[in-house]
Amino acid sequence: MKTELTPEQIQTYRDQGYLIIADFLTPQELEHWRTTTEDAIRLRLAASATDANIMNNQRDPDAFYAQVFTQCLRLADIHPEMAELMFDEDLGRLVGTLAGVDGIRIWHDQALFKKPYGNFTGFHMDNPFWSFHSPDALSIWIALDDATVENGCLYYFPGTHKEATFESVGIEHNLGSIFKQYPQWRERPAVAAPAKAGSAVIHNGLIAHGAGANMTNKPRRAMTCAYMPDGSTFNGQQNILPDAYFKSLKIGDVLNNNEQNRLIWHK
Ligand SMILES: O=C(O)CCC(=O)C(=O)O
Ligand SMILES: [Fe+2]
Repeated sequence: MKTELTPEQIQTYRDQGYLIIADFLTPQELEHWRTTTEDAIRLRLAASATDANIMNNQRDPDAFYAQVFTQCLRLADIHPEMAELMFDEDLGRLVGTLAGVDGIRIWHDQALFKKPYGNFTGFHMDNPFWSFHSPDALSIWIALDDATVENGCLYYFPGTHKEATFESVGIEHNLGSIFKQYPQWRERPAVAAPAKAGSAVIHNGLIAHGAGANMTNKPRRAMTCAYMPDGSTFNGQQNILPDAYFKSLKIGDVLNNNEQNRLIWHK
């Protein structure tokens, strides 16, 4: 893994709100990430069709969102090799350095496999969905296949992480629903972020982004992880928190439960 950063890369991330790191994984690592992710998804899908960590699988296959991706969360919980990949301290240091924070906890990992001819991913921001608000939250998105403009690579509105609020915009059936809340972004160009297999795309939790439809007959596979700066506090939203833990929390409590949100790196 190419986890060392240049000052230019850090500056690009902070200015634009995202950074592409080409050849992040070696060919051997890429093969391992692919087989581990495929295996963990198989395990997750076999467990239960109603598992809360399968966001959109099988419930209503005709629904728009079910055809955006196969979306499986918290694979590290059920798959030791995935846990080893996700809990890597160097990965934590990398994203913590970009964010400029002292410690990094996992919010959730997430496999996002856009199916052949899968729908686009509507423009959205990530952090407003989560149970904490932080301008320094971020995600890594690792391409397991070449992500291209044909098969649904990511698109970003550079700089919007500096302007967005924590108010949710959801992910809607209309690609541009976000402009109802942020009309000032409508005239701006969205920038495609094609990424070769094994590359990493890292983005701020407040940047406006989406992805194209998959216009090919092959899947566009990605393995991702969302990160929370250590010390972040509960904002009242459940998101992916299990019921018992959610009910035990008061707004303002520090989210420092290592079972839920493992601390993978600290200065
Ligand atoms: O993979 C996609 O299509 C969307 C990914 C995304 O929104 C994210 O990683 O935050
Ligand atoms: Fe997102």
